[in-house]
Amino acid sequence: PPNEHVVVTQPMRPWWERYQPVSYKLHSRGGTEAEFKDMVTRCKNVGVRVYVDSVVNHMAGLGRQGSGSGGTSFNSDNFDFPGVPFRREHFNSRDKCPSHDGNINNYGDPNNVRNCFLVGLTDLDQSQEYVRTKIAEFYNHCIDVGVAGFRIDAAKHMWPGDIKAIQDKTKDLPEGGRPFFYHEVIDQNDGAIKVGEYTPLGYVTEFRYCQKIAEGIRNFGMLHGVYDPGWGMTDSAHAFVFVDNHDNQRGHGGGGNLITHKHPRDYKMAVAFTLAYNYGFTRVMSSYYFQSSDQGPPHNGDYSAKDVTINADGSCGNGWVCEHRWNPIGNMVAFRNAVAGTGVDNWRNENEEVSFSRGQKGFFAMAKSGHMDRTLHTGLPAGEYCELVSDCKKKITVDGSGNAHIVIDNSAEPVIAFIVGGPTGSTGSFGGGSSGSGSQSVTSAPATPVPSVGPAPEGWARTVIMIERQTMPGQDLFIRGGIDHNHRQGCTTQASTSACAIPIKTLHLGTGSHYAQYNAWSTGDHYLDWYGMETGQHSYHGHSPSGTPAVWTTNVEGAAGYTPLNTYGQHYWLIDVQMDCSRTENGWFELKALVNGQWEGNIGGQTCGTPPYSSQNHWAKCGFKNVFHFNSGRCQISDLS
Ligand code: LAG
Ligand code: CA
Repeated sequence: PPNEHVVVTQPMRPWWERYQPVSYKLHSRGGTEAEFKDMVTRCKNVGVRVYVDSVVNHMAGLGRQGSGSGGTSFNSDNFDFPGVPFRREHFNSRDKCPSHDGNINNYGDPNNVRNCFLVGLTDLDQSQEYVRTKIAEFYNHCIDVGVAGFRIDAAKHMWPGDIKAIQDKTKDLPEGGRPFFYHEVIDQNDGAIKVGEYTPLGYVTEFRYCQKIAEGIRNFGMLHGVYDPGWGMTDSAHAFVFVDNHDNQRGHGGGGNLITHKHPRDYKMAVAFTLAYNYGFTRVMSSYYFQSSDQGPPHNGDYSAKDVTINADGSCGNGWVCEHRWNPIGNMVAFRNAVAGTGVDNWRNENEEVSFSRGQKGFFAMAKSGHMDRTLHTGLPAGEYCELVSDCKKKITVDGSGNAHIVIDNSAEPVIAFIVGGPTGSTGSFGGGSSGSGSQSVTSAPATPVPSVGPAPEGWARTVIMIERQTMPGQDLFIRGGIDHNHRQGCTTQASTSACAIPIKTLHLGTGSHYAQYNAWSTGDHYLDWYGMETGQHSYHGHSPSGTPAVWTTNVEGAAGYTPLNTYGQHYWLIDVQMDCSRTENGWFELKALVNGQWEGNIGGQTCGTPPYSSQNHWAKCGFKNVFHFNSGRCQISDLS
């Protein structure tokens, strides 16, 4: 929301302070009116339209008073908001609310849901002409600034007739046409209020889709039913659909068992499918990393939001996730636009694979295993097409009968898509699907670098390292690591004094014979370092350790060495420790494995993310799960939650 809101200091500056309006001045924690206008104008100039998240059901919560984000005074307990101005008589009076304490507590009763206070937020009476006018003036001011539409927050808590009256007072856009309106109505078949009451007013949020797509990604067999009208889901012409939103990705507003950026592979499949499929009007989420559900955006010392910086590999810095830049998400927007208005044909859904065409305009395929190699009917004109998700690094040829050899081989982003009239690859410009020879050929594409974890924590944090190395009974794997001696001053050849060593505390993994030597060798191992056995580090039956020990794991449930961290296969050697991230280099540290005293070979520059300097070792991130392969640059860094 761009308008003035309360400034909450307990907890310190949570994201949700923006949902407690103080006035309709465009002065929020995001910036001043001039800054907002500048952003909207720059976006509009490059064809990006902005719609505003408008909070007009209520003003600030009871018990709050003082100055808002724009310096305007207010007092909620007196219902006094001089910045609008709103006074006591503009709020719903106690007698209109049937709840015993004035708060919403009965979703079976529309009077309770719409005339009582939502979590103690002072509830405006939109049946009054004056209140409608003030809200419409706010909307019209936004339109003057260049805004193209509105999300109506908490629409469920307002009467549809009142919303209609406000929309009717809102002017047309300067370029012509009505502003875009969509209504936030959480309808999960669990109350008296149905999204259908709002469809005459515009799009309605379809929260049931969040559940359906999560279910469909867990079990591809369910994907045919993501739009389930029998379950009450809105028709495609009115459904506003999304995989997650700012509330439910952190357990607020109808949160639950959803897919978010915290599971990047699933998330990419979920959003790519949503954009490829023909249901609803789609919204793509873009987030910041967070540890707790109240946490506001990445901020500077004065709590102003940090800039979104762009790393060399195209990912975002400063704690911003930027899901919209991930290839299977950002690149699929072109697909959605290209196939608009077409139906779904050539639907195939077996063995956790799904593929379909959209009219004669586009073809999409996705394989949960990460691999697929099949000739399929695409229904598209013959020609050579650029594969969109790989940025055209992969080409697909459709023959004269509309068939193509489809290969999926990028396991982190197991999605392919191509469109008629898409990019041609040679120039990066858009052109017609060039006429091809009709042969079936596919060249493979490397994984696109899409680091999808946040910044490392500041102090001690659980850190997991897994290294895949097929071993024989009797072989052991150790790691050594830390910071490069050429990079940091004060490094010695003694773990306890070297500035290049990183303090660790081994986490207990288990007892029994499988863990006996691991438990012995990790006793007295206080650092990840380059120097081998530490003074005081234990031996096992006379065998001394040659670094920090790892333990053999498998993904076979019930077998010795099984751990739920291993979702991959046999021979993933595991290190699970608390690590002092403050001793790393901006969260990053190097490591290499030794098997029976033999170092693995140099790793050729391939990394996950953007480490601080280049190295011939693996780069891992403190506070995360880091998965590597012996003698290989392949890696995966993911959240531990
Ligand atoms: C919405 N849709 O209907 C927003 O999507 C959602 O993010 C808003 O709640 C809600 N309606 C009101 O605009 C958010 C947080 C709440 C927060 C509220 C007001 O999810 O947790 O409530 O914004 O800032 C907070 C406290 C409550 C307190 C209330 C009033 O968490 O405990 O009662 O403020 O002081
Ligand atoms: Ca209300």
